[in-house]
Amino acid sequence: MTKVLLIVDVQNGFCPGGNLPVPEGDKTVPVINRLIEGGGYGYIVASQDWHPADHGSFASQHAGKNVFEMGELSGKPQMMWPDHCVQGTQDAEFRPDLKMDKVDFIQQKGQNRAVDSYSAFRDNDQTAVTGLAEQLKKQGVTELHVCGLATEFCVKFSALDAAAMLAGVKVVFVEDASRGISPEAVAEAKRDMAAAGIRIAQSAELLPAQNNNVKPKARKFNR
Ligand code: VGL
Ligand code: ZN
Repeated sequence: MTKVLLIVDVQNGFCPGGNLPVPEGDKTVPVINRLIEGGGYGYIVASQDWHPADHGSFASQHAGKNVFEMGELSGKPQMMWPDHCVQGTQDAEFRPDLKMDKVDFIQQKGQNRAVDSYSAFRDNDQTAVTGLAEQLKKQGVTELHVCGLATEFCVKFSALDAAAMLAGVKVVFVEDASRGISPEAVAEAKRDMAAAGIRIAQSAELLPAQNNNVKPKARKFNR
């Protein structure tokens, strides 16, 4: 029985001040840190969006295209993103307050300029795999908790791929340890995940009960 935590793309680029900010993206960090410390995980993975400067998902690589409009990449529809999470830049670094010292494995993705990779498990065209599924099988994964940024893109596709590629593994989306860009798309993502058999949970349900405000009862002794 190995419980695994997958922290998706909690990088500067997806937090306020970054190049592709998710509203309140930084608010996921204290919640994720509580999971890291108290969630009882046998293995913790962080994924990292890691693009070359000329990645084909960037509007800057398509003459006349604006950010956040649809374009094409390798003949397929592709959202035109602002340049983000370029390899070696501050934007691509993990949030400085994330407890990375407890992370066992970093899965980078998005290096191939010809295809985008929302999922930590495989590219969007579902051809090239990253190797994460095999890595988790080797660890004996039985349950996978997925959280991070952004809910309707990299978190959703990572959770869906986990459910599809890791037979028999219970997949859980941790809602309050994640943030999305659009509320409508987040609602749709939750429906898509639920339809794939993924459980939607809050972090408190996955952590041991706190009972901080409960006074211990006076102990009675039988003598
Ligand atoms: C992401 C858009 C482009 C994400 C990554 O991490 O959700 N979204 N690249
Ligand atoms: Zn990206």
